Amino acid sequence: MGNSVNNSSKEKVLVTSALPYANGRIHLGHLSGAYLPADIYVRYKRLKGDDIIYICGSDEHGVPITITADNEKVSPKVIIDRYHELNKLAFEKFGMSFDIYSRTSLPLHHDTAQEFFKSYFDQGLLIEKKSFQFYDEKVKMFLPDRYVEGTCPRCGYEEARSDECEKCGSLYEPSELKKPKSKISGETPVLKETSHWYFPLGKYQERLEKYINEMSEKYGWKDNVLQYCRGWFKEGLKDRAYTRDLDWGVKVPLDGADGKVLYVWFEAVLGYISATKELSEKRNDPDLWKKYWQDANTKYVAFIGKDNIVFHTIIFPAMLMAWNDVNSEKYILPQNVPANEFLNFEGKKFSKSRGWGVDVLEFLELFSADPLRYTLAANLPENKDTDFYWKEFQSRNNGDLADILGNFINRTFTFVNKHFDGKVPPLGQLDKIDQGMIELVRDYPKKVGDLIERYKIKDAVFEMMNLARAANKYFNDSEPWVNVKKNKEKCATTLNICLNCIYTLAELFEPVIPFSSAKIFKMLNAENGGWISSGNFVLNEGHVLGTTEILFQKIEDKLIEEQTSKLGKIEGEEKPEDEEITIEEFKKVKLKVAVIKNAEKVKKSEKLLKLQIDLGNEERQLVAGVAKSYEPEQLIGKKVLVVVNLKPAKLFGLESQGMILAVDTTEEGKVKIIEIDQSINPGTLAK
Ligand code: B3M
Ligand code: ZN
Repeated sequence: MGNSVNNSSKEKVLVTSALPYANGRIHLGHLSGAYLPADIYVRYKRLKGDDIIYICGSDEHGVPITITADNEKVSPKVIIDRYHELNKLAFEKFGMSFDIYSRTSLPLHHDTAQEFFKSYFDQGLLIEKKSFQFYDEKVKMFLPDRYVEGTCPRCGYEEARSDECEKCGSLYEPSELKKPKSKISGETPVLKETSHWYFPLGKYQERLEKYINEMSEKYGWKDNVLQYCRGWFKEGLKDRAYTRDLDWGVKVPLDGADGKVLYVWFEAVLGYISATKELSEKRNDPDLWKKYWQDANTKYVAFIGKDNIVFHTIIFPAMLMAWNDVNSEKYILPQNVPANEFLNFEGKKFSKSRGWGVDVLEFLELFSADPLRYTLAANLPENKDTDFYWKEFQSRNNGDLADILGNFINRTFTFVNKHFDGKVPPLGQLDKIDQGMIELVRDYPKKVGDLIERYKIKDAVFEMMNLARAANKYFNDSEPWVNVKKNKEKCATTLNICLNCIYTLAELFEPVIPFSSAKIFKMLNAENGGWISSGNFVLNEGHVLGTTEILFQKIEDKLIEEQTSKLGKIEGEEKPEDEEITIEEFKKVKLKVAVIKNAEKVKKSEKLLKLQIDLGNEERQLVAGVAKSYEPEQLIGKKVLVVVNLKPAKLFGLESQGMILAVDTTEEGKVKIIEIDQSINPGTLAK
């Protein structure tokens, strides 16, 4: 029957969002994946009066953190302290309403993770296996997954990790990886024997399949999530190493296990539980965490991005099953895992090293949180990858928020202040248009709520703005500016309906733009009465309104242009080290000497020149970005270096069959072509 929605009774709900690695600043992509949708869901459920807690925190183990620490020559602790604080602040500024933002370096978490491991060990579940792991002889250490890169044994992806392929999602043994390379030394690592404990995931396959089928049928799991799960089941679940040879992490709680820690994923998911324990401590309610985690009536929803699906739908549930098999205090399993796809940035993947994308703190220095929340929410990657575009951000802010929502609120308040002394006018005789509007306002909370209950957040946000659209139309059609002179009672009715509609809009929009919603309530001089009261007309005749404020500032083109022009440029300290390439890779680039025979301007382009070059045995046409640096005639006769095996490209409709080498100058946008001595013949190979 799919998406069952229970709107009447109160639900007990536990919500988690993936614990971000305390290894870097969170960016907009993270927000769209696992955080904003969860926050909207949680805020809505709170307004509805459901009993809900929202858990998150930093994931502070794992190899990426040790890599960053190594690179910076500091301890991992320095890294996690830095990014835990930065990300916590970013979330706060963005308006995330976690009940707790914990961290997995806390002793409470280490104890919890070790307790689970011991339970498995004691029930004889874990299998000790000797295996061959990659070992870097140059730096004398076992290489954790992420220190090794190679070709995926399943799909051939060349940048696959040692035991997991990002591209096709396969999990495999490190020994299966083709063409492995150590990321530390660049050498080919050797496989050396070590001993680890394995979690027998396969043992749970049947139960996991049953669990996922049941849950998805009852609660409508998303297709993308189910497809992923089915893929893994089809391949068959295999034993997974539960431990790693590393110093940083949760120690394996067994004698003789020095130098071994729990694999980060096997403990990070338990971070949700330990974070809830920390919340219990903070609230002085020691059993609080059990009231959620160990009560079969709790609905547990885990919000994540698509790269974390296997850990939340397979590994974590299997771990909980394994615990529940032998312990009297039983944990609940996720009822739904509404994983999102990815948000890209202006058509490409976010990449800090390439200066592509913005992090949250950076963004919130320039713009306020609500327009960002609204833009991301209106474009969530719920079913497919989506993109953040600066231009879209501007038009969502200026168009939707300022011109539609803001304008409706503003014109209503201005009118009421001017003609009704800042008080709610009486509701008189209703005509058809009034009745239609009243019904619309009454129906909206249910409409929007049902969508949010089914994790269709993007659609819910679209509907919210539709009510504001309808409200503007109602205002226009009712012509209060005409009636104020002709029929004041009619005019009063219109404004009464508009003000009550604003109340409903403030409530509906609270989960998405909480800061603005609070302002609107202040303007209305009213309290947010929760989702139930929404759609009922709560503002009565004579109610005195508060002071009017401007809700949304328009964003000028200049500000947006400043941002787009920064794209792809890397600033100062964040500059990454140059990526190393091999001599073979370099040799792939064929460079030859050419002489420029002709040069002319490209119509409508300030930057490009069209060049004819002679390579000794052939002539070619190139389109080069040198018009700001040279007049066409200056170039003729110059001998230059050209990349001759570059894939042809079309620029302004002209084919460019290669690229001339040039260097940057200190002047913005200007380059200097690398000139070759006139004694060298065209066609000569450079090496
Ligand atoms: N830290 C991976 C990530 O940030 C990981 C999530 C843990 S959730 C328990 O994508
Ligand atoms: Zn693959």
